Amino acid sequence: MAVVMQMRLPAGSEQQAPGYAANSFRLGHRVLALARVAQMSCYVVAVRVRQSLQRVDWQRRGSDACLEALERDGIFASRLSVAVKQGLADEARPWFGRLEAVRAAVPRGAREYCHTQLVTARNDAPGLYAAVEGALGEAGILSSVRNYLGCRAELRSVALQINDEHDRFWRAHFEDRGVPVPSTVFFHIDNTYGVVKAMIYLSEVGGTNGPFSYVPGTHRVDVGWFEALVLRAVDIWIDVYPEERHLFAALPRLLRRKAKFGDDLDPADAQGKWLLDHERVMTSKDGDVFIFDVKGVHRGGMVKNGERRVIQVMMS
Ligand SMILES: O=C(O)CCC(=O)C(=O)O
Ligand SMILES: [Fe+2]
Repeated sequence: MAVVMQMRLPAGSEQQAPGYAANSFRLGHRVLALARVAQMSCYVVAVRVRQSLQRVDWQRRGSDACLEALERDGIFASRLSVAVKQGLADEARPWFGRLEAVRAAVPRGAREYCHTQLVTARNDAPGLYAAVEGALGEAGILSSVRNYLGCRAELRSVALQINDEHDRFWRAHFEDRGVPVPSTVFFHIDNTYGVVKAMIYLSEVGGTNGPFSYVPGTHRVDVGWFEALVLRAVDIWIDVYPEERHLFAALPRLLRRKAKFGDDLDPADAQGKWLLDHERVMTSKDGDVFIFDVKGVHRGGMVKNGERRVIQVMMS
C-alpha cells in the first residue's frame, strides 16, 4: 500500500490526447481556456465547501466490514438475496423500457455516453428509490456509507444503465482517428467530492460484457488540493462544452490535468502499468452490488461482447 500512497495520480498532463490539437494555440484560445477553468473551479470549490458543511456534527457509530473495506480499499462487494434482486428488477423494468426506446431511436454507431444511462428522479420513480433504499438499507450499506462520508448521506440519483458491444463512447475518439485504443482506456476518477456510488448488476456480468473495475487504495492518493481542484474543473469544462475540448492544449502545462486520464496514458509507462497490474475486475462471481468511493481510479461498461444492465446509485 506504500506504493499507492507515494503514487501521483496520473492526470493526463503529459500525453497529447488524441483529438487535441498539437501544442500550438492562439492567445485568445489560452484566455478562453483559462477563463473556463476559473469558471468551473468556482463551481468545484462550492461543491467542496458544501460537502465540508455537511460533515459538521456527524457522529460516527460503530464499524463493520463495509466501512472497513471502504476505508482500506475504497470498494466493497456484497450479495443481495434473490427476493431483493427480483424486487429491484421489477421496479426497474419500466425504466429500462424507456432507456431501450431512447437507445433504439439513435443509430448504433452514433450512440454517446448519455444514451447508456437514464437518470431517474425520486419524485418520478418513488417505487424504484424505495426498492434501492430497502436493498442497501437491509444490507447495512447505507449506514456504512454515512459513517464513511461522515454525513447523513442520501440517495441523490438512481440511474439505469445499458451497455452493449455497439456502444462506442469509450473508443470512438481513437477508432475514428485510426489510433489504437490503449489498455488504460477510460480509467478515471469522478469529478465530484464526497460521493460514494453503488453499482448493482441486474444481468450476469463476466470479463467481456463490461465489468466494473476499481484500483483498490487509489482513493487514498493525496494529490493535493490544487491538483484535485484543477483536474475536476477541467473535466467538468470538457463535459459541459465538448466542442471546446481542443482548447485543453492551450492550457499552461500546470493546468493540463483531468479526472478522465486513462485515455491519455501510455500503457507502457510505469503509472499505466501499475494501474493495470492492480486493477480489480468485478464480475458477477465477485458480487452483485459494489459500493465504491468515486475518488479512487475506476472504469467499466466497455462491452466487447453482449450486454450489461446495471442500476447505478449516487450517494452523498
Ligand atoms: O459503468 C461502469 O461500470 C463505470 C461507471 C462509472 O464510472 C461511474 O458510475 O462513476
Ligand atoms: Fe466513474
